[in-house]
Amino acid sequence: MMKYAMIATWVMARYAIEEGHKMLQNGANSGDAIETAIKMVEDYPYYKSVGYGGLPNERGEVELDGAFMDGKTLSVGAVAGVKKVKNPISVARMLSAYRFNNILVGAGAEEYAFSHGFEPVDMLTDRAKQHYEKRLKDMAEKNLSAYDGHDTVGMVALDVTGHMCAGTSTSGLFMKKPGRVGDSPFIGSGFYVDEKVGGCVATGVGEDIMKGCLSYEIVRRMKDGQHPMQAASEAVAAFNDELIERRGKAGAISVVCINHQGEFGVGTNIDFSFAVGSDSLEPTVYTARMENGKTVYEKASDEFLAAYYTRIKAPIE
Ligand code: SD4
Repeated sequence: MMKYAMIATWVMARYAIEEGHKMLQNGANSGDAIETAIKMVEDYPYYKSVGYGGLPNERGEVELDGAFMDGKTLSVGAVAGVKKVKNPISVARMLSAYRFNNILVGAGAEEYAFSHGFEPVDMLTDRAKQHYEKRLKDMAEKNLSAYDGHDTVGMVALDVTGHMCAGTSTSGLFMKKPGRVGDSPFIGSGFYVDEKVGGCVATGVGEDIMKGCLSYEIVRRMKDGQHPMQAASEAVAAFNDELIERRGKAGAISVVCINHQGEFGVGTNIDFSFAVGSDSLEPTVYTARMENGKTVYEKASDEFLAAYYTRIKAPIE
């Protein structure tokens, strides 16, 4: 049997990975699986860090970043700081087909999208607005950090022909400055895939992930012969230490990767979750964390999953 596999950051990707897995099982190509699966996450209003329902910047505007990479041709497309674009992943994928002008930001990216079949959509949901207002209040009262609560969806897929693709989509950090861009639309930082080797995507504090070009670093380690698990776990641990040594602290950093054999890996310095499926693994959600400098993971419990779905729909108080 031919190998196929797909992995994604965070439990929010669970159903999208189930769908992508089914597509790959039926012979779909990895680019279609990535786009379909990421769109599912973008479109679901209760995921507050991606697409529709994503949390806004400090001015109360939803600004989105997304990227697509083809591991065969190394083509990349990306958009950053776009408003009113429902599916950044689809615009990014479209841009990846060109020879030039692959990465567009702000007004130029929107102009491109709206003249290529994408309808402008107001991306701020009532719920996201409530979160925003609550955060303003909490920040005033409790001296809380503006920037926590952020989960990029990133995915890597391998199809039965050996073709690999990767994609990311995010509303970035909650309460970010207008125009702020993190790692997600940047090749090598938020994502990288070379189907001769494997692919990796990242989530966490973009400002820190970018300092280590972590997705590229992990693909490079796989190219040197490391198993994806070793590559991801060691790269995150090493860079976490490096940041602490040089800067006194390290932000949240998590990565997931698969190699061209469909073997997967995860690296994190926080409590993280991810979803993965392959020809030999039914789609499964795992939780991961760093223990003694190594990333360990286990199957997510039913309680964990139930608590997650309760939390994302809980009233905002
Ligand atoms: C960013 N990496 O914009 C994204 C945010 C994120 O988990 O992934 N949060 O920096």
